[in-house]
Amino acid sequence: QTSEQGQLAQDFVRFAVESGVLRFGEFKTKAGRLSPYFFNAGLFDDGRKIGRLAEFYAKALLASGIEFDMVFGPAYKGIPLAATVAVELARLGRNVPFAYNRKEAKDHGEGGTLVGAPLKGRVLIVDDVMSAGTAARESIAIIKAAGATPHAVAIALDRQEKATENGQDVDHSAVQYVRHQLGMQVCAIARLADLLLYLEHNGEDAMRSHHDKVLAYRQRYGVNE
Ligand code: OMP
Repeated sequence: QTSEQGQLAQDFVRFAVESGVLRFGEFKTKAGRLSPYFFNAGLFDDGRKIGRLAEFYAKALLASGIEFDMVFGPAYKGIPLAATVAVELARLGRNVPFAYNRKEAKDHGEGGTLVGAPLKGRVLIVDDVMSAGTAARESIAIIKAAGATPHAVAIALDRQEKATENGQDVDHSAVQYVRHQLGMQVCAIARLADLLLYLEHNGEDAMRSHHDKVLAYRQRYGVNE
């Protein structure tokens, strides 16, 4: 991570906390873990917030140097992400096609489950959070079935925690799996490590106590990297 990427990550964590998207308390994750923090991207819920979110994705992507030919947003939450990130990329001089899927197949009209530009070339999947990687696997299957290449994934937050396989914790995270086993590139605007850094340097007492809980969570479920 360059210092520019580190600064972008810190700015993003601040923005997510101030928007109420990143919250502290007790939350149950999809994998059934009791987490002291939760990132709910659905709460980027007005024009300015989702616009800023898209700006963070686009900047992180351009800084990462990852190459891609088009953007894919998995239903449902990836749809506004792919659309707004495509708008922002175009604003920054990088106009690319985008597409998304429906969850239900349509049997009339245009038919099929894909909407938007035809899937082809190196596809970038834009999603919110990667924990166990279930959502990413579904997108990869859709892209391959269309004859295109699942090339990269952009996410807002990498929780950097152990993935689960058949209900058991394994030693790698979903992001590490996608990188090393699937050979795809991954761009995360921020990671758990950036959140810890933010909580450590924020100065407020409340943030210190969140820091200790998030650190304990990382000690239990986190991966080394
Ligand atoms: P995987 O599909 O297993 O990688 O989990 C990603 C999903 O976890 C997200 O799409 C959310 O439904 C959910 N999630 C969050 O949105 N934010 C979090 O901080 C944690 C989770 C989670 O349940 O792990």
